[in-house]
Amino acid sequence: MGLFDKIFGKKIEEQIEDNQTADIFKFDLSDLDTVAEADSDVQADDLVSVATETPVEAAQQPPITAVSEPFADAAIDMPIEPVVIPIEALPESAPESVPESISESISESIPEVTTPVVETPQEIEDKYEKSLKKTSKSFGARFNAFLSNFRSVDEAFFEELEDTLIMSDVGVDVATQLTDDLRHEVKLQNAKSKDDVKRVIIEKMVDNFGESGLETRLIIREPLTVMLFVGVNGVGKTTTIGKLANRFKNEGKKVLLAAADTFRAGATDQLVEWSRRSGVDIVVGKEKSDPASVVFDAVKRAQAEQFDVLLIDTAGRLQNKDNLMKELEKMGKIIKRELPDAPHETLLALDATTGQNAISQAKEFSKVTPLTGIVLTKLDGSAKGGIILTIQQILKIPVKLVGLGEGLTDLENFDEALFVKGLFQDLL
Ligand SMILES: Nc1nc2c(ncn2[C@@H]2O[C@H](COP(=O)(O)OP(=O)(O)OP(=O)(O)O)[C@@H](O)[C@H]2O)c(=O)[nH]1
Ligand SMILES: [Mg+2]
Repeated sequence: MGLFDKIFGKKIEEQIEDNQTADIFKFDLSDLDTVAEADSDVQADDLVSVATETPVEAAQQPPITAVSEPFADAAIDMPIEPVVIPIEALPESAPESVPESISESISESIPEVTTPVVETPQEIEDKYEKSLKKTSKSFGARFNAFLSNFRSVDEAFFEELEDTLIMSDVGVDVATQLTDDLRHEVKLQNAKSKDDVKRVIIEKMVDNFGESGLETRLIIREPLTVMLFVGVNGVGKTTTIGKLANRFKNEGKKVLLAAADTFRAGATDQLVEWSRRSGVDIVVGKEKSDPASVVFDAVKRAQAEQFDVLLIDTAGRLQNKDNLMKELEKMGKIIKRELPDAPHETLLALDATTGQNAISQAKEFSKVTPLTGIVLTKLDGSAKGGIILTIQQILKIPVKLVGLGEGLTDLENFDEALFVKGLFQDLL
C-alpha cells in the first residue's frame, strides 16, 4: 500500500467514482495574490519585527563560560590549553558579556516562553495543519489553475503539467520524471474528470515522497550527543537550537550550547538569550575569535561535567566559501579528536520558503561537510510546496525536524503522514 492510501484511506478507483458527483475544487487564481502578500510575514533576519509584549525572565540563569584566548589556525594540531573564565570575571566591555541594551532587544525579539507541556498527537497534527495552510493554498491554487483548462489527457496536458510542477518548485528533474511516470499511468489514461486527474497526480506525488525510506529520527548517543547546526544566514539555525534545547531540557537532559558563530555581531547574544529562556548552559567566545576554540571548550566541558547533549551554533555568513569550509573542517577535527564518532548529527537548516535555492544550498554544504539531516524551517510561511515534497527525493538526506513558527515550542519531529496531510489539506 502506498503512502497515499495509508494516509487518505480510500482506493483511487473508489474515489474516482465518488468524485464524479462532488466538486472539491476550492481555489482560484486570486488565492495566489493573497499568498504573495502573506509572504512578507516571514522575513529572514527580521528579528526586531517579532517583538513580544511581555518579555519573560528565565527562572534560572545558568553560568556562561567564556573562552579566553582565540587561537591561530595552526593551533588545531597543537595541544590546546583553554582558560575558562566565569562570565562575571570579565570586564564589562568584553564581548562575552551581554550588554543590557542588546540583551533587552534580543529578549524582545524572541517570542514568549510557554509552560512546557507534553503535546497530544492531535495537538501535533493541528500544528502541522495550521502551519502548512499557506503553502497548501498556493500549491492548490496552481493546480486548480492548471486543471481548469483540462479537456483530455493528451500530450499538451502532460506538457502543461510539467510546467505547473516546475512552477510549484518541484525541480526540473523531478517534474520531468513525475510527468513521464504519469504518461504511463493507466489510471490517468482512464480518468475522465478533473477530479480523477487531480487525484491520480497527487497520489503519484505522495507515493514517490513516501518511498524515500530515510531514517528521520534524530540520533541520540550515550553518554554525550553532539549536534552541529549549519546553513546560510537567516535560515533559522539559532532559533532551532533554542527550541531544541528547550525540548531536551524538558525531557530531563542536561544540555550545553556552544556559540560558535563568532563572526556576526550579536549572534552570541542571541544564543545566550535562548539559553536563558530554556535554562541551559552555554559556552561563548570573543567576537571574531576562532570558533573552533569555542567548540573545543564546549566539548571539554560537556565531557567533564557529564552533559547529555551539546548543540553547536555556527556562522551562516563568512567572507567566502573557502573560509566557511576551513572553519567547518577545523570544528569537525576538534570534535573528532575528543569524540571520534561525533558530531552525531550535522543538521543543515533550510528555509522552506526559499524554493529551489534551498536545494543549491544543500548541495554546496554537502561538499563541505557530510550532512546527517535537514531542519526544514518556516513551514508556517508560504512555500510553493513542491520543494518540501521533493527535497528528500532530490537530496537523499532525511528531513528530521520542522520549524512551524518562531516560538519556543514551534519545533516538531518530521512526520511524513502529517506533513502530506497538511500540504494537501485543502485539495482532497
Ligand atoms: N515563521 C518562522 N520564523 C522562523 C522559524 N525559524 C526561524 N525563524 C525566524 O527566522 C529569523 C532568522 O532566524 P535565526 O535563527 O536567527 O537564523 P540563523 O540561521 O541563526 O541566522 P544567522 O545567525 O544570521 O546565520 C528569525 O527572525 C527567526 O525568528 C520558523 O520555523 N518559522
Ligand atoms: Mg544564528
